[in-house]
Amino acid sequence: MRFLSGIQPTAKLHIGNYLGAIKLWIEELRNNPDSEAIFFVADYHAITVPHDPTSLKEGIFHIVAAYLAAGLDVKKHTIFVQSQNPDHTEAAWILLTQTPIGWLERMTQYKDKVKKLREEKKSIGTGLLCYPVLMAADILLYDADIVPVGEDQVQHVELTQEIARRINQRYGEIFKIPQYKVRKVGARIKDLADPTKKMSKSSPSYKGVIFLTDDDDTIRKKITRAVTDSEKAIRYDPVKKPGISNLLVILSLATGKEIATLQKEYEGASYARFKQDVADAVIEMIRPLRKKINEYLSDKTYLNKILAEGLEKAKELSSTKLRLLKERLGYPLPKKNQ
Ligand code: AQP
Repeated sequence: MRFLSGIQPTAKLHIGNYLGAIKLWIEELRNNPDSEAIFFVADYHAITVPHDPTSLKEGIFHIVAAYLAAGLDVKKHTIFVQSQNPDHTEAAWILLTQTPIGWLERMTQYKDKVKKLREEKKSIGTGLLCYPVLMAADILLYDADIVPVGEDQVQHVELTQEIARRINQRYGEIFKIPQYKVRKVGARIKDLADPTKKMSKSSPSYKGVIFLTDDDDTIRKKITRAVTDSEKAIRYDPVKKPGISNLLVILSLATGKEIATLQKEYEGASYARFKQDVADAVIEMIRPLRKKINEYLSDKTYLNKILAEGLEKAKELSSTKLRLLKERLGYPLPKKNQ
């Protein structure tokens, strides 16, 4: 079984990316010891919104360091940077020609990001509309079985399935149909300052976003100031009590305790005490990660070596699939490749 997923280096990673994605990947690999994984840095996705060229490289290394710090075994699994493998963009062009524009216009992330850019009076690049097709190429080139993601990416994996089915129908069996894997609880960690919204790297304010690089005091401050409600009951009810429910989910994932157990444990407890315990648990979870991320970041030679090895392994798979796709579409392949 092959797992595949990626993260875009739009900013530093937050606990939503960690709990909803990276931690899930590592758990899935532990539960499926015979499986292999390909985790990449989706850096071509990062330029679909305005970006800062001076921090892109550092953002890429930060993600690689986070994958390693979370426990990804590079002897067994593959890490690479998307922009270093041109098979992705080449395949994406072909897939774009096979994708009706209406399928892309109905993507929720596209609509949300367009709305935000319009509000900020920024221009909207065509890449924003087309990037789910690049994501389809990212997945389909590797015959991925499972794509572990947070809830916001499920629609894009479903689109990938639709594109794959359409192409298989038109040109014969080429692509494996991938399945997504999301957490039952914790697939959408909410912003602490506005628990009706997803915690996001590109949030307008970082008051409610806990980054993996935040120090202990900053984490405690953000959790202490998390928006809750006036009911004074620690109960999981995402509709009526989004703030408390979000903190319960975070505490549950950080400690491994069931939400039901936590509810019993905190019966009658004050929000202040509950928040202190959530802060302690998050600090305990992030401290070793942050230390390891910084250690890996201080050894770029090692990171570059891993990326070069990963790229070679990735390229072997993607070039075979791209070649099949081009053959089926009727393209002559250059002689030396035949
Ligand atoms: N709040 C979240 N809760 C759970 N999972 C989340 N993910 C993102 N936010 C949450 C999951 O993290 C993975 C990597 O996401 P991405 O960087 O590729 O893009 P994204 O989904 O758009 O994440 P962000 O943080 O919101 O970034 P920006 O602000 O740049 O768009 C994915 O599996 C995602 O589901």
